Order: sequence, then structure tokens, then C-alpha cells
Amino acid sequence: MALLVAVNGWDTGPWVARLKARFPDRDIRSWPDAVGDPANIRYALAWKAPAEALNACANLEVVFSLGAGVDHLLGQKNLPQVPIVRVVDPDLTARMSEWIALQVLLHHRQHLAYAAQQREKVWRELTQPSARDLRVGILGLGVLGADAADVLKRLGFNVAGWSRSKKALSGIDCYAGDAEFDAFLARTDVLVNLLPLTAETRGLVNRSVLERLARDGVLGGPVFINAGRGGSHVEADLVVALRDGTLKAASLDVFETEPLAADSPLWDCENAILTPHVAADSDPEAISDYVSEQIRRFEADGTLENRVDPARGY
Ligand code: NDP
Ligand code: OXD
Repeated sequence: MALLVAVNGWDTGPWVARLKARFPDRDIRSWPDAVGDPANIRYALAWKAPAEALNACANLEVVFSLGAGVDHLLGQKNLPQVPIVRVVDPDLTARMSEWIALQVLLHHRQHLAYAAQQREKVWRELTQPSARDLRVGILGLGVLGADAADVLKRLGFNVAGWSRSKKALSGIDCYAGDAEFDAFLARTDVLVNLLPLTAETRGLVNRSVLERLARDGVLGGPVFINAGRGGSHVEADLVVALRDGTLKAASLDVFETEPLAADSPLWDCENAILTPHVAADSDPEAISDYVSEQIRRFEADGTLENRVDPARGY
């Protein structure tokens, strides 16, 4: 029985090499050029591959998403009716918390203002608020949101989070559901999105949400940080908010359409920090270990961890 690596936009080579090292006796195939007889394929490791590539494998038993997000799979029609497993891995989680902490610190330590001063050769100290006076609010308190919340808390920030079901996390103010959304926004100076993209979260961060963030915070205006999915914000609203002061600044790693179009007005927003969907890369070494472990477990006792609920969308 073979494993199929079906990735789109990434180099297949490192994945195939890592899997061969972990399963020397198995047939490791790759889509689209080396699929062979699809009937032999038992497991697919997928990133943005079309559903047809997976559907062609009549004896497929499990699809492993090679990222933590699964919108690249669930957003497609006619997926094979087999379990989907997503990545939960300490390497990926640590990378995300690094990126989130970096962005929160850049805004907290007024990096955009100091970079502008440096360009003008200006030596001027700005008043520096304490971390405990900056209220960070995280949308999504799952694997990544909870870890980022913990890291930010340990840096001294005043951290809250919002999720579907109520959480109890030490030192974090936990809000849940529609009923507590407004209260969560009203206490938030820096809004961080780590939600999965689902029917409910699509377009969530729009003009109205940005207007409901706290406006009395120590930075002089709210900041939005998005490393979840670009589909969860309304980009046109972000641009207007960045221009008219509704938002003081933003850090964006994800966009409605990726790559971000060359003519997107976001490129020219001096109060926005943009990165090209690199907040938490899937490392072939770490993620191949994770998938191999899952396959061994599945073959030993039929169980899988971190299964996606297609009805919920994450
Ligand atoms: P999890 O599934 O562990 O957590 C998702 C969180 O979102 C949960 O707390 C969940 O609530 C909450 N949530 C989902 N839907 C809603 C809703 N409608 N209202 C309120 N809360 C909701 O996911 P991860 O933390 O592992 O990953 C989050 C996302 O990060 C991924 O889906 C992906 O899009 C993105 N990502 C981005 C990367 C990048 O490089 N930019 C890299 C990796 C991931 P509850 O706990 O109640 O279920
Ligand atoms: C992921 C991603 O979902 O890289 O892991 O975006």
C-alpha cells in the first residue's frame, strides 16, 4: 500500500525524502507526476491539492492535511469520505507563537514610529507604556491561540481570548460565543486572529468589528494582527480603517487572495506590516514525524488524533 504526497505550491521533494526515510519499505508517490496506480494508495498527505487527486484513490483510508488549517480541503466539493487529520505539532505551534509575540512587541514597542524616525535621522524618545497596560485579545483559543495567549501572558501583557466554547486558561480572561463578543472587543487594544476559516468565521473582522475595539488604549488606537486566514477579515474594510485611523496599525500574514495582488492598496499602507503567509511554516522534518506516528498508531489500533469535524469546519 502506498502513500501519496499531494502538495500544491510547495516543493514535493523534501516531503517524499522524509517519508522514504521513515517508511523505507513503502511506496512513496507524489502528485501529479508520480501517482502510479491510484488504487494502491492508502494515505494521502495533502496541501491545497484538488479533491479529484484524492478522489482518484479508491482505497484511500486517511487524508493528512500538511497544515493546521483544513479550509484548503473542506472548501472543495466531492472530497473522499475518509477521516481528515490536521497538524498539531509543537514545532508549528512554537513558530506561530514567535510570530504573534514578535508582532505584538513590534506594535507595543512602537517599531513603526521608530523606523520612520530612523529614516528621517530623528533622535526622539516616545513614551513607552508597560506591557501590563496593553490589552491583547485573541480570536480562537485552540492549539495555536492558547499557546500564543500563554506566551503573551508571560511577556506581561493583559491577555484575553474568545472561542466558541468557554475555556478556563490560567491568567487569561476567556470569553465565548456571540453573547460575549462585544465585551471581548470593547476590552481589546490589539486584536489577534487565530481562528480557522469556516462558514461562521468568513468575513468576521469587518468594519463594524474594528469600530467596536477599545479606543482608550495606551497605543492611541487599536491594532489588528491576522495569522489565521485572510478570508476571516474584509480586506477593503481594513484598508479604509488603516487610512482613516479606525485602526492605528495592522500586521497581516494572511490575505483574502494569496499571493497578495501587486495592486493591493495594503502594500502602500505605511501602518501595516505584511508577511507572505510564513507565520508558522510546516517543517517537513517535524510534520513527517507527526504523520508517521499517526500512521503507526492507526495501523496498531485504528485510532487517529486531531481528526477534523467536517460539519464544524475545523
Ligand atoms: P484549533 O482548531 O485548535 O482552534 C480553533 C479555535 O477557534 C478554537 O478555540 C475554536 O473554538 C475557535 N473557533 C472556531 N470557530 C469559531 C467560531 N465560529 N466562533 C468562535 N470561536 C471559534 O486550530 P489551531 O489553533 O490549530 O489553528 C487555527 C488556525 O490558524 C488554522 O485553522 C489556520 O487557519 C491558521 N494557521 C495559520 C498559519 C500561518 O502560517 N499563517 C499556520 C498554521 C495555522 P472551540 O475551542 O470552542 O472549538
Ligand atoms: C497552516 C498554514 O494551516 O500554514 O498550517 O496556514
